[in-house]
Amino acid sequence: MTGPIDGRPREPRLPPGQIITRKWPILHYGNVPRIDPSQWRFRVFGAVEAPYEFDWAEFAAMERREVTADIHCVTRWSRYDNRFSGVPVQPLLARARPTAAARFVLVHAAPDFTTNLPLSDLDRPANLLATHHDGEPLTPEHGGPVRLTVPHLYFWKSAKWVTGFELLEEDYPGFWEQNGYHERGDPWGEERYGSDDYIRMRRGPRR
Ligand SMILES: Nc1nc2c(c(=O)[nH]1)N[C@H]1C(S)=C(S)[C@@H](COP(=O)(O)O)O[C@H]1N2
Ligand SMILES: [Mo]
Repeated sequence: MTGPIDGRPREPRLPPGQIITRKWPILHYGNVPRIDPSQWRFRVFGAVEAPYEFDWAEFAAMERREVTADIHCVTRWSRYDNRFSGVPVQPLLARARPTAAARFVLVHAAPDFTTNLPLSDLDRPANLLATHHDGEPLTPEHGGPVRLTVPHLYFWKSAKWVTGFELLEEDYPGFWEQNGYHERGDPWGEERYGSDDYIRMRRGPRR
């Protein structure tokens, strides 16, 4: 699947202002955390009727899927045809039964990383809790043992070392979003930086 939802490539394939790279750059804030799968837990909580969590053994037994996708970093590199495999996000969200008022998600990850996105952007078939890239386990530098992949948005939304989804009724900015990046991050709309209104809002208290 190359496209955002239904497998059709977006046109143009390369979003505006991007350059193709064949290597896979490594980008994150802080040090690479070492995640011990025996200690790892994933939580789905917040504006849901049935919050729950699972451990690595349960995760490893879940139904898996492969998604081939282009990825686009806000720092202007794009990489085509990444073969990710992992557990689809949609059934994980459905199991928690989001409330009717849930509209946003704050994604939690190690070490103390968050990123926010609309629930409608997370609740898509191409999104995975990915463990493998091009047939190899994700290296710790690329988010191993498990990262989120949301290929239709700029890649900062694809949290490495992911640990949970917090459903929210109102938007709340994550780490890069508090530092000026856009609340949604559509590469074809060049949604790189937040608007002045969003920059004002992101300083507000967490509700
Ligand atoms: N936990 C965590 N995930 C993160 C980040 C981070 O700082 N911490 N940075 C994001 C950014 S800005 C990018 S561009 C991608 C880079 O992923 P890569 O290093 O595998 O290319 O990871 C995203 N996921
Ligand atoms: Mo980034």
